[in-house]
Amino acid sequence: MATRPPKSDPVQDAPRTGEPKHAAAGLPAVVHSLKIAQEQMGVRRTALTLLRVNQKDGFDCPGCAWPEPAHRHTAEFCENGAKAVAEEATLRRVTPEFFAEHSVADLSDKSGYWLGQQGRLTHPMYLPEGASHYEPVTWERALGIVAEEITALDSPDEAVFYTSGRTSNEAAFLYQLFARELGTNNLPDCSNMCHESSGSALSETIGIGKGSVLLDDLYRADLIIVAGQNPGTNHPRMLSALEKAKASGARIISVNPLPEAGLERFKNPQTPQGMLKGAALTDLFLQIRLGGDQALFRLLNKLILETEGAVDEEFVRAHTHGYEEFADAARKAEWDETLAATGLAREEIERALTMVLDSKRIIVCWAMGLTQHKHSVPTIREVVNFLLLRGNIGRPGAGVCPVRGHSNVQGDRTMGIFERPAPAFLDALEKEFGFAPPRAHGFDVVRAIRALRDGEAKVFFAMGGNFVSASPDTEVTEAAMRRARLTVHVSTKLNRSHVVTGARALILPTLGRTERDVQDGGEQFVTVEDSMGMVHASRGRLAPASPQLLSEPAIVARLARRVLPDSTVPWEEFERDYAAIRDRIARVVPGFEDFNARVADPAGFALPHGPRDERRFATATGKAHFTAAPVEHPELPEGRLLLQTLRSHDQYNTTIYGLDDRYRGITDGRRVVLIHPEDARELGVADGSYVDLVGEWRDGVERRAPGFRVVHYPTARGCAASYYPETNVLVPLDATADTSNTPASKSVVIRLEAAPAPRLEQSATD
Ligand SMILES: Nc1nc2c(c(=O)[nH]1)N[C@H]1C(S)=C(S)[C@@H](COP(=O)(O)OP(=O)(O)OC[C@H]3O[C@@H](n4cnc5c(=O)[nH]c(N)nc54)[C@H](O)[C@@H]3O)O[C@H]1N2
Ligand SMILES: Nc1nc2c(c(=O)[nH]1)N[C@H]1C(S)=C(S)[C@@H](COP(=O)(O)OP(=O)(O)OC[C@H]3O[C@@H](n4cnc5c(=O)[nH]c(N)nc54)[C@H](O)[C@@H]3O)O[C@H]1N2
Ligand SMILES: [Mo]
Repeated sequence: MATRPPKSDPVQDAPRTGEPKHAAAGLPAVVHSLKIAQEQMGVRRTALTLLRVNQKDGFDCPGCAWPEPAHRHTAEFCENGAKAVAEEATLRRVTPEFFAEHSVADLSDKSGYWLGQQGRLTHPMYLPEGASHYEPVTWERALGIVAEEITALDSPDEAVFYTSGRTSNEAAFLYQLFARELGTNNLPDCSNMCHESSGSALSETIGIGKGSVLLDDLYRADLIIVAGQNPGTNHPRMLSALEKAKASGARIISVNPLPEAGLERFKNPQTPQGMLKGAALTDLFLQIRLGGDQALFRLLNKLILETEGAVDEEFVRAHTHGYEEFADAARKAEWDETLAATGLAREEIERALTMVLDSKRIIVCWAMGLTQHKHSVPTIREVVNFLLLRGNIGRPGAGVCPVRGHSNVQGDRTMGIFERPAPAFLDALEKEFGFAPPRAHGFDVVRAIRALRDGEAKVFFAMGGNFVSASPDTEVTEAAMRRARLTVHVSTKLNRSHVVTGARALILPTLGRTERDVQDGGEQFVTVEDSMGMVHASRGRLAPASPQLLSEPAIVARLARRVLPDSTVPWEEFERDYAAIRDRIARVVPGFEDFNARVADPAGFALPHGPRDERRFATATGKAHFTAAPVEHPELPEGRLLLQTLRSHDQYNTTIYGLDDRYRGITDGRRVVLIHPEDARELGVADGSYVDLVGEWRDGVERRAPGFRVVHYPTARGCAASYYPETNVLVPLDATADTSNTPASKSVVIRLEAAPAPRLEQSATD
């Protein structure tokens, strides 16, 4: 029935399995997305809302950060974008009555799925110290409580200001401005758990932490390598771009431990022919072992070096640094070692090499499969080496393409949401606003958790997101949050971070992308930056979920006035009219000159990118850097598996839309572990049996995720897969990537212990 949330709580679920699919999208995708949308929004609102997604006068899809094409279809969204929109535009509501009915203890026994399904938050809510229930509170009082706790701190560095990646440029700019005027760089964000490794590797080697291709480049490429990414689920609109690229002559290699349906065959729902037959996308599938990518690219680099005329010597001479040292290291790469690290056959790598040598223009796309390992930064640096060797940076149809997650995660970073801001950015802030921003680096996500755990941070403020569920080592993180004096969440939907709280807690409900934002200065719009550095406007049209909601910029502006009464920053003006914020962004952030005028173009504008635009590299030497790190790959002790924690088709990070993973053939449950049949045989676990996943890490602490159904699945040998966030309990806080400090959530060593099948009290759907 429309708009009724599920009654039962499938904390313990009963997954069923079938055959994995070999094609993505098509009619089932349309049917499925409309079903979920209509359950949340009803029929009329579904039609009205979905037609505005990614249109020139509409709102930016809150799904992923994949760019929109210049010529847009009427339905410029995908199945999972439709689910993201439905989740926000739902007609269900979480009201003060709901909180009166459910104690915090009661809510903390519910699953994340149940919490999210209850609907949109309508009122600011306050949990006083020692209270069992949240109670409604005025905005005045709520912001007063935050001010009280911040003012009571010994140092502004005892406060932490987290950001998730949906926050607009305008809100993000104000938020970092507030934190820095207060005196701290404690601005961790979801990027720390996401593409931080990409940013670290790229800034060091090409002088800018962002991708170097635009959408059109994909259509000009000869070869596109998609490594460590599952676009069929996480960036479905990318499949249309890959289809078009193929039609223009590109070939595609996918590198992944799992055969992902979207990469095999894509049934474009926007064309009748696509609906019926679909197009095969992948020309070569390299079923690599988890963490084997650095070894693979290193060997390819050696083979390129050994091929007469394969290196673009002119490019290397004119634009790069460190070639000799890198080439010496690469020449030492060994076949045997590479085959062991990757699990690939020699012929497969030789085929890949032939395709590489046949291609003048190459793009490498990647996502979490490359960024969430201990050696992610050297892995991505090896990808850069690979592209530099043949001059594939700064020419049309070629380049690096880290595919971002959250729809404005890249923009938030551009706006200064970063715990290690560049001195030039701080200088510009100082010049514009006349206060001295702090220079010492702040906490990233992992360091923030340690600081909370150790009592060094006392106030935790989140602009969106679901920190306790998204972060690693769930038990450690939850205990850390509980030690805080105050936890505050600016949120649209209920989630676990609202029920695992500090001594006092606040929930501040806010507008989503889809909603109209009217301030004293009139109706406002905000701006976002996509994965390819295009900036454009986003305008919500729906009536807000509740009259009590404030926009994110308004919340920050009001908070700043309460906490910093002597501030000379014109916070009131910023709240009145976001154009005033954009004027300041234009003066502080390079590339945003004349922002207000340029964002009037519905197509938006491209931010400058030195390597892409003119082969200009803002590194210490002014050149692109080859690097020569030792090759690493995860060690797997006897009788153990390497677990990656990934997304199902029915979730958006910690937001669970439903209990199916259609492409992988899983229904009605999420507690599954995908294991190669041969590994399962050796470990003695039958298909359909139940196991506990037990983490093994050098600290000797037992980390256990109980009750997972074993699914025999064609993954790479030794490599298991399970969904996040249920398995975050297994990811040790200290197991992070070198340099970027990103949790290594794609390489967790586990053993399996037999467990009883779950006894279900109620079915998930009654
Ligand atoms: N519908 C939907 N869309 C989303 C999200 C969502 O949750 N739902 N999340 C958004 C966010 S924040 C992000 S960051 C992106 C995430 O997008 P993805 O990175 O595609 O997400 P994951 O599900 O983590 O998938 C990781 C992929 O990498 C592969 N992989 C894992 N380890 C390795 C490895 O060592 N080597 C190689 N070559 N491959 C590996 C996995 O098999 C899987 O295909 O999606 C964004 N879009
Ligand atoms: N084990 C493991 N852990 C991971 C990952 C993994 O692959 N494996 N992936 C990591 C990655 S890539 C990421 S990006 C992080 C995600 O970490 P987060 O960004 O912190 O988590 P989300 O689940 O995206 O946050 C969802 C919540 O955001 C709020 N929200 C939604 N829209 C809005 C809005 O417009 N404004 C505001 N203020 N709030 C809003 C809602 O209340 C919702 O409950 O998780 C990371 N954690
Ligand atoms: Mo992400």
